[in-house]
Amino acid sequence: MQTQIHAPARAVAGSRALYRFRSVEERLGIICFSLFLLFAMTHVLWAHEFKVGDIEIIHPWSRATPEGAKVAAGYLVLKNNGSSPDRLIAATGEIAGKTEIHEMAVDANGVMTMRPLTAGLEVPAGGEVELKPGSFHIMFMDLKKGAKQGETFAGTLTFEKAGTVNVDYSVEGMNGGSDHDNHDSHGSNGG
Ligand SMILES: [Cu+2]
Repeated sequence: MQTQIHAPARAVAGSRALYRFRSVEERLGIICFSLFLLFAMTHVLWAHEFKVGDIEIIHPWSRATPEGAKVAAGYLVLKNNGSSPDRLIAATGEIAGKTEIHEMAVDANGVMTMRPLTAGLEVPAGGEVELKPGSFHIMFMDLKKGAKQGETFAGTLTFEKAGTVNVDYSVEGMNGGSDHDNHDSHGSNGG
């Protein structure tokens, strides 16, 4: 009988202690949430994302073009959350008269070359593909206007299964970003 009286008393004391602990946790939670919000806002600015169907498009960006440039390149990460492969088959950019999907690779003679991927670029099921300097990229040609640092320009990406999505490319400095090679060599190679 005595234990039955004591047990609820202990439970009450226990729940009070738990409540105090929770309130500290809640305060910490609010701080964490605020930090998360701050991070999320910064994240949107620096690494914006787009989505269509199972495809996530992470941080489309381009580099500021020198005066009179006729070509520019677009870079981004494509993530496929689906269980079947998809394929990037077309792209457009408002600054360009013509847009292609390109691959850059070292040929048998050790020369950097690039070629249009006429069949598109596969995004494996549950996997991702990175379009980056020195590798796959979106090629903006017949530029109608240059890309200015700090600005964005609109474009579309079309996937075989997921369909078409509008994206914005953020224009970074000519030497900005990470792991940048000299993609301007495209111009002298004939785009
Ligand atoms: Cu190219």
